[in-house]
Amino acid sequence: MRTRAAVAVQAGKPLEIMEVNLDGPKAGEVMVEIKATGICHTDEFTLSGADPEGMFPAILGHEGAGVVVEVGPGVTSVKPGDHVIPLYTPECRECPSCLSRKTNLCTAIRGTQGKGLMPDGTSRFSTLDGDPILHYMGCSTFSNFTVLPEIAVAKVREDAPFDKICYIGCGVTTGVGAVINTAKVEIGAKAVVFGLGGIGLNVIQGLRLAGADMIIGVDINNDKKAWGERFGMTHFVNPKEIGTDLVPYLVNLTKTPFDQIGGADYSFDCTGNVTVMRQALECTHRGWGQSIVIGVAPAGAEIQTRPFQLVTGRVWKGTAFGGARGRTDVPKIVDWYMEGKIEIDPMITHLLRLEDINKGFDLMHRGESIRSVVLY
Ligand code: NAD
Ligand code: AHE
Ligand code: ZN
Repeated sequence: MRTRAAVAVQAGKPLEIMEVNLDGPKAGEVMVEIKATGICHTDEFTLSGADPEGMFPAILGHEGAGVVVEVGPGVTSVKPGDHVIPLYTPECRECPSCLSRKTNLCTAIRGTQGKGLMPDGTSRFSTLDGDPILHYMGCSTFSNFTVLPEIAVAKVREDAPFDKICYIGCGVTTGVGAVINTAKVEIGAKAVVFGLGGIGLNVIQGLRLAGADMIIGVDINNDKKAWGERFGMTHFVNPKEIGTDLVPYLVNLTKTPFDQIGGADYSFDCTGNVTVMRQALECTHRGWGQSIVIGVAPAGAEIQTRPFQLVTGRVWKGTAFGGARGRTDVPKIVDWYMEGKIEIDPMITHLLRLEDINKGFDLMHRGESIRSVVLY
């Protein structure tokens, strides 16, 4: 069949809207009509050329929601008409990683997914001239129709609105999950969140849900102060305006009459900047502070700290997709949204047509959006 898609033809170039060919689902695969997709900073990261795994031409997008329209042979867990959220972190429930119960990072199809291919090593997308176009993160939600492995879709309730729950496909689950699954934040904790964008604000609402007492937001854009407060931030720090070094400033902020050591119980990097990642580790509490790396850093970037920071009990951790097991956890997060436990609507600041998708990247570059969502 033919479908409309925004194609990343080359790194650093705007996406091009075009008709492309899409082959039907093979064994173990499903075709999904994407109804809505968010634009995540990671799409921008790959389009910019900073992603070591970035390959072109490709159809980007990994934060979608839609309806199953066709299933290939052997598919049993979903059927046409089911509402689904594509999963860039699949859940096969059979691989050593899934069976370990120690990680959400299913490894069943990671090799081919990272090469922009389906598990059989081929692409379902091609140009109208027949040249292959690569998949992206196993999702390619910047296409109106896409094909995914069965293990890479989460079946969700049918009364949930696509234009909101698409955000659960990455940003919401990543932010809230980093707090609940990765850090396992406890009631009364003190936390620092670096970068109050589409991910950081979800970390903040996750901290509020977990019962954190002190939620410090750090951002170089003052417009983010009101955004953070909207979701539970208690203090805002703009590093450019404090006139002193950020780490001791944050440590001081967390001191109490009973604890003059100071430091956050938890910190979260939601910027992808390796200098910020170091600050995030070093502002945590001696003896027990945990810093969670969420941001994705460009090719060649490396993190640094004195090993003494770890010797004295600070822990550096990372998280992908908030530690969530997609087919199991994503339907529950959709329920949390529908029950009013978590907010999504105010974070969706812009609705766009596919033709205007590049405007979503412009808004992100200018720091004017939290999430732009494309409606098909
Ligand atoms: P975003 O562009 O919406 O937000 C980034 C925020 O960081 C902005 O508010 C910006 O002003 C702020 N910022 C930039 N430099 C800063 C600095 N030096 N100090 C403080 N704040 C600074 O991006 P997003 O969609 O929220 O994504 C954030 C990061 O998370 C990206 O690197 C993205 O690739 C990554 N990400 C990771 C996962 C994962 O599973 N690990 C999932 C989604 C996104
Ligand atoms: N390809 C990059 C890394 C990109 C990355 O870390 N992706 C995250 C999800 S970001 C979603 O917005 C992820 O899930 N990582 C685990 C994985 O297996 O990709 C690189 O640096 O090579
Ligand atoms: Zn993302």
